Amino acid sequence: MVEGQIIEIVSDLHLVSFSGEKYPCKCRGIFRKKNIIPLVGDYCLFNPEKHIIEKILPRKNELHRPRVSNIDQGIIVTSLINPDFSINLLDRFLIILEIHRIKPIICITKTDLLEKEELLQLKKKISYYEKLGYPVLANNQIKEIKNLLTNQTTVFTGQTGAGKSTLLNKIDQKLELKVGEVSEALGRGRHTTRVVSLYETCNGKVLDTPGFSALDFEKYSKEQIKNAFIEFKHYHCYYKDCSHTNEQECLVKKAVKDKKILKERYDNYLKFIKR
Ligand SMILES: Nc1nc2c(ncn2[C@@H]2O[C@H](COP(=O)(O)OP(=O)(O)OP(=O)(O)O)[C@@H](O)[C@H]2O)c(=O)[nH]1
Ligand SMILES: [Mg+2]
Ligand SMILES: [Zn+2]
Repeated sequence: MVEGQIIEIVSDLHLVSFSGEKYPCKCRGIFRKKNIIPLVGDYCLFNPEKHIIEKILPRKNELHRPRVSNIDQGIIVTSLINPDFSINLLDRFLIILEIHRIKPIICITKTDLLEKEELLQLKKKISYYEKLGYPVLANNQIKEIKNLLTNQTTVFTGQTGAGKSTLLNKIDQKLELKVGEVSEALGRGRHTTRVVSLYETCNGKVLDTPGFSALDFEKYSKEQIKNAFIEFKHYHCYYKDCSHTNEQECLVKKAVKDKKILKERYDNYLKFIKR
């Protein structure tokens, strides 16, 4: 038995990478009985002759949407138009990565499709995230993005049609990933990427994932969500466990009023904790 990594899953076929080769494998029957569901990114013990995965090794972390494991950082591919920029969606991606302790990086796309004025306005909004400490890059800063990938496992996530696969192709032409059409009446992509795939490039690993346009928070606690809004930590409210909602002397609410915290982001917080 040898140790490999699952790099793609299509129904019950698990593509395992080991020593530069790829092995399509099935799982032992016991997996189903024990409800063990392998993820792309999982390290496993497998039999390369029989093409059977015997054991999934413990995970460093896992994400549910996209379903991946053992991730160091996430590039949130965020288009400014077509599909339109959504601060709600950006915050959803950020909060989920924060909760799972995956380092977020924001990469904006389609800046070329905007008028100067519109671009400036959106950039101003996004600069708030830069001030919080998140790296913000555009998809033409390939050299900078490549540098971030070294020695890291990076999941590319973001709305369908945002340009995840396009960006990965720019990073490494050899990937030859399929990309969607631009000229669509709705201005939305059509889920061009269908499955999660892990690739080795730039001395690191990258995962291309299918985009989606909805993400929910049902399984996260209000506490988890609150802690994932990293700027709230700078405010020490009267109540140590202040929820920053109905409390009278809440410093977070005051910071929103004083425009130190972006109002739209605080409003997203209220939406995300609503049950
Ligand atoms: N003008 C412009 N078009 C872009 C840019 N980035 C991506 N596109 C186009 O947007 C369309 C969708 O890109 P994809 O790379 O397939 O998007 P995706 O995020 O991988 O989408 P899914 O696989 O469906 O999740 C393609 O037609 C790209 O050519 C950009 O910066 N500018
Ligand atoms: Mg894609
Ligand atoms: Zn408070």
